[in-house]
Amino acid sequence: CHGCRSRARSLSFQGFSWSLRQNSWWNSQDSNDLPTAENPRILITENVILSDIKKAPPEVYRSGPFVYADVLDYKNLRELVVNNRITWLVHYSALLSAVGEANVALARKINITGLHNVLDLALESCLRLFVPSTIGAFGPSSPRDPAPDLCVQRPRTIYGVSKVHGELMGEYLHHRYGLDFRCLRYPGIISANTQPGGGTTDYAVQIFHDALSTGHHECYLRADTRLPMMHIGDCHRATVEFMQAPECQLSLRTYNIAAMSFTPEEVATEIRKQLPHLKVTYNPDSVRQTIADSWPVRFDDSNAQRDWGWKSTYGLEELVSDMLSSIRDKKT
Ligand code: AKB
Repeated sequence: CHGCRSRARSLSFQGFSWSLRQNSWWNSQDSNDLPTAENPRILITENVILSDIKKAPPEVYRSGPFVYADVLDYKNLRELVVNNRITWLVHYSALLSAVGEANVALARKINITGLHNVLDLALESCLRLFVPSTIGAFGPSSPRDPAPDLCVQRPRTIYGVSKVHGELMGEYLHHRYGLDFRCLRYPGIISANTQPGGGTTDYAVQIFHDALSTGHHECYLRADTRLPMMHIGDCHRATVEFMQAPECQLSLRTYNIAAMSFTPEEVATEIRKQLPHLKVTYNPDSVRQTIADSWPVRFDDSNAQRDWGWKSTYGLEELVSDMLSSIRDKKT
């Protein structure tokens, strides 16, 4: 039927995958064991590529089961949850801030319709649900230094609007129906293993690759643009610790988490301690600079520290030395 074919094509354009994590870090049990509170079975939605369906790199398959699904296909998601006895769902699929502004209709579909599917499924199957939010959930009228957990949130990007919507929907379903919804507002996340993916904080990943390849980075933000950032190791640990925290410890369902804040010039100065010839030129682009100027420069994460013991371990110095050595290792 023509209708079905065109639907399949439009879904395949979304190109999202789900991975069922059963490696030792996420989940150490044998696949035949029944899930327990200590050994949840976790389904993670990830955004692999925006323009097509692609196989994941081999290391992804080596780390645990990896299956294809689309966050817009409810029946398919339900099948995955039922067939794999999933108990926790970690929902990462989303279009980020800059790419969302370039394709608002797609961002609305993935970030809002996709999220509704996941919320419905979590409620129906009694899943513990994690949905990340972001510094992008704040806007020009929010307090910026620092931004507290509870304050005015009037973001001016579709990404931010969809994230505030996610925070509020999840909290509503928690209060009304008891959904175990958990949400952390992430800073810009910096990883040597993930390529920049259409965000406003992407420069803080790209600068390391450029420093080690050409020695020149052209930055699309002004030199003094300060944003909250976090090393991927801290981000993973925060997420696991938060997901494992007993419900009675959580006074909120959406928490800020912080590690450090820096500007492009500050990270460049730190990189130059190892690579003194790094040259950075500044050519601010109006979309990303406007977005960055509306975001917090610092996060207040005192509630996360008090309620479930959050503490970051990477500062700017540790982040830079880990990024440079990890990227060097991957090249050799
Ligand atoms: C982005 O820049 O859009 C993301 C984020 C801060 O949420 N990295």
